Amino acid sequence: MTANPIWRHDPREDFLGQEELDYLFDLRGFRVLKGAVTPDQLARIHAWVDAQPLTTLGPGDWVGDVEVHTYGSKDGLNFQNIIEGGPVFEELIDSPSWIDQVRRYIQVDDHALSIEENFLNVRQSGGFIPIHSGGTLVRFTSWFRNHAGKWSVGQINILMALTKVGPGDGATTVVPGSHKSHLDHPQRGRAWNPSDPISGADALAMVEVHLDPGDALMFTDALTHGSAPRTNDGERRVLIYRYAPHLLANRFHFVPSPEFLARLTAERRRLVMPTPPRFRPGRTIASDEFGHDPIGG
Ligand SMILES: O=C(O)CCC(=O)C(=O)O
Ligand SMILES: [Fe+2]
Repeated sequence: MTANPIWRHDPREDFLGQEELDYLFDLRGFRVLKGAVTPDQLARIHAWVDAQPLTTLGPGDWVGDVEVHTYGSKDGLNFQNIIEGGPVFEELIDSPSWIDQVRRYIQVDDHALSIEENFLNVRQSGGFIPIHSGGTLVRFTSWFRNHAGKWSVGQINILMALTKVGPGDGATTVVPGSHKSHLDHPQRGRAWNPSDPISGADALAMVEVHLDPGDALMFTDALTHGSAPRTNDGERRVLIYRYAPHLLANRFHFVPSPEFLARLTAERRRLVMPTPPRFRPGRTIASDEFGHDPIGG
């Protein structure tokens, strides 16, 4: 079991006004959104996961338009492009639990917002994601500014707990305020060593964010974060939707299926595909036309 301090959500924060919420988000780089996913939505999400043959699925498999993937041997199974998994995943694209806050922090003037990556992660005992990110990284997803009274944030992640995340469950760990750090986290450089990856457990200045099912952690991707290894039996299930200004490319460039696009409201369609591809009249593309893997995939 990890000895990380535990981030205790202060229930008084559920009743704060925007000025106070802005202050906390700027200061810490994250906020906990209590009860962001409803019990009914949770039930429908678990029904989808429970219907999958989890023990036999692996990277390279597809469930309809959802791709099975992993970021490494330990972080578990990811269902990428989960927004094509059914109505509940569609509903969450612009959930009132966070969309206005996400727009507030990312959107500058008329820059449209888009979903940059979305996946459902299932992690079992032993699994974790090593330490990554931090204010020292020069990359657009780490951009975090408030300039002349306007917010400009390069990426906001909404990590929804689908199962309870408490002691031993493999909680997400964060270094509060590290999105503004001028120094690298001392363990980050070694964290992705394949033979000795460094988890968020016992890492310097990291706190474990414990969540009840349905709670969401809203955080800037600039924050130094990772997760503690899961030591309990069973699974940790989380759903992660990342938002960014539409000029930042969709991480894996999933091309929405026509059925999916046809079902979406205009608002959701803009979030999923803010800029439709343009072709000369009559041109079509074959799925094997582009033969290279995505950067960072
Ligand atoms: O798996 C976790 O707890 C952290 C996930 C993560 O690194 C992210 O959402 O950017
Ligand atoms: Fe991350």
